Amino acid sequence: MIKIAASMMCADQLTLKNELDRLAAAKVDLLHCDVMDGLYVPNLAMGPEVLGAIRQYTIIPLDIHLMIIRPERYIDKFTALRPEYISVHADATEQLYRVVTMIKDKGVKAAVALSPSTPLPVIESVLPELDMVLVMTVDPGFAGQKFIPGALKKIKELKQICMIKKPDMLIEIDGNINSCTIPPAVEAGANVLVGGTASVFKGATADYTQLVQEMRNAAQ
Ligand code: S6P
Ligand code: MG
Repeated sequence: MIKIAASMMCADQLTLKNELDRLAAAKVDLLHCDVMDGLYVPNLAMGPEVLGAIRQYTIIPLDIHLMIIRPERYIDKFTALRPEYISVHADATEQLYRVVTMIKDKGVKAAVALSPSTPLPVIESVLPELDMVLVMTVDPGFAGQKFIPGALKKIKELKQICMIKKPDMLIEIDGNINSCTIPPAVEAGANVLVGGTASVFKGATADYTQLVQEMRNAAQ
């Protein structure tokens, strides 16, 4: 089962209510919310206040992607929003197991994100605790970048490990996900697809229902 997650950083920030209505009509499965601290990545984005406002307005589940150093400092703030998933980057903390446990103890599904240069073995010991792994297909920090083809090999290897250790693991991909990059990524094992400027958010007049359907079609 494929899930489509719309990347809210790419939505029109001045008309978020309208954007949320259009995404609900397009039946996206998740709202992917990028949180950036200006340290882990060279950019700033979406803090808990705006995520709280989004959470109040919509019933679409949140998928919070924390691109912040030492995410353990802020897990309470983000679990309080009752999202479906929280992702933390493996190389952003020295206490990955503890952070994952903090998320799960609050009843939220836990994911670990891997930047393109983060090797797969770093998550092997926490794998049984995870609900999802987020494989970055661009270096995190910005929308509108090029897909890094090496990510496909990582998805494939992860899928093979999960088939043995955790068959129901979700594998999310994020970064230039579109009709060209979706087929090989889904074939490799991805099943949660983040739609940003390359697929869902193609300008103010874009037809989100059609664009989301194009993503689903590409995944078949
Ligand atoms: C990037 C961030 C992503 C972007 C998304 C943009 O660091 O984690 O979630 O918002 O990848 O999509 P696109 O299609 O512009 O690459
Ligand atoms: Mg993201």
